Amino acid sequence: MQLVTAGESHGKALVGIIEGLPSNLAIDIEKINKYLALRQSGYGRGARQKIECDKVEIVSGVRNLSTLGSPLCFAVQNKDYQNWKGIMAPEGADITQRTLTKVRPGHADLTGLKKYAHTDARNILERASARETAVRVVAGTIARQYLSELGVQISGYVKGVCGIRDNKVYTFEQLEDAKKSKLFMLDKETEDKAVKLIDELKQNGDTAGGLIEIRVKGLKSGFGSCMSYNQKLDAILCGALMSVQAIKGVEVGLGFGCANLAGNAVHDAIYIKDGKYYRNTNRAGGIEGGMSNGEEIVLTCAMKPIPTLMKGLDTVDYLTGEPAIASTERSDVTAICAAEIILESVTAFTLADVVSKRLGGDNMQEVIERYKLLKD
Ligand code: EPS
Repeated sequence: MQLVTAGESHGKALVGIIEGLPSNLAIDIEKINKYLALRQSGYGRGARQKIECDKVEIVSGVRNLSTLGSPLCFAVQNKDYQNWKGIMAPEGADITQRTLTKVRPGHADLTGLKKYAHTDARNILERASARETAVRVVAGTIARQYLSELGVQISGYVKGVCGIRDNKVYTFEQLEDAKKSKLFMLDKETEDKAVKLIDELKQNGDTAGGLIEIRVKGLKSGFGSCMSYNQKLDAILCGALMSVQAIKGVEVGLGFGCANLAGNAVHDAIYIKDGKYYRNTNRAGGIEGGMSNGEEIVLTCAMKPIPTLMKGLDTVDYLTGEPAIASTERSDVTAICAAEIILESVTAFTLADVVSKRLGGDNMQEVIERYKLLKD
């Protein structure tokens, strides 16, 4: 399964093409739009989200809400394009408007300008923008449907915002409540503190990142490989999650914590009852030897603060070479809730790809039958 994304943040539309979906997979457009709306929600977002109301338009690969087995092409329109047409249109655009040369530390601006030989960072930031992730949410929600036919579910929550952290442990079922709260957090007291901090940061023209936990329930053992380094499930998942804008680190299970503990406090003892293997702990986060081990997969992701600060940092003007204050664009204070939805979606798409590589199957019936034959 492969996804190609295209589209500029203020261009006409965002577009995706998924190749490799089996036929006869039910497509739930309402569900896709629900996740697109969730991606736009959450405390700390900026004015852009008041303009956009993301909805998917399927162009090909689906007939009467069922996949055909052909490439699935879809679009999400940018409503803001109406305000940017004169600047962003593929032809006849006035490229002297809304230029950005006071490059923002932490953004793609400076390196992108050098690499692509442009003089206006507009040509870089439009594509580097996290707006692209709307496409990944659409693809991820379709992948979620594929996985749910096999009994695999994905969920998550925001564990921390800018150092304010919830250290409680939750069951998979409890995670569902997160989406009902302002910051997709589960502990009200921690969330209230985080909301207060976001308000303070906004006052100071600053931004925040945070911590997100993603969990996968119901995936049988043996996905990934201990035989080939490039098929290790942890490597594949971490690489995919790190491709999400602003994600700077991913831990599997205990993650960095493993480095500070002795072996008996890190590895999960194995028991057997009625011929069924089980563990009482899941410090490995559901992956051992590069393969799923049948336990929940637990991934904790670190998001950096958004690099567009309303009180810009010191920088250099790319055109003049003079010291400057970084450009300030309209910006979110935090997009941590958006990131939570995006990371769930990217996990879904990545796992669907791993599953389809192992099982093959041209139609959904074949995929389900083959999955049933696997050991737990
Ligand atoms: C983004 C800047 C902001 C964000 C945007 C990502 O957009 P604008 O410059 O239009 O205000 O809101 O995110 C989205 C539009 C989105 O839908 O997530 C950036 O520079 O990365």
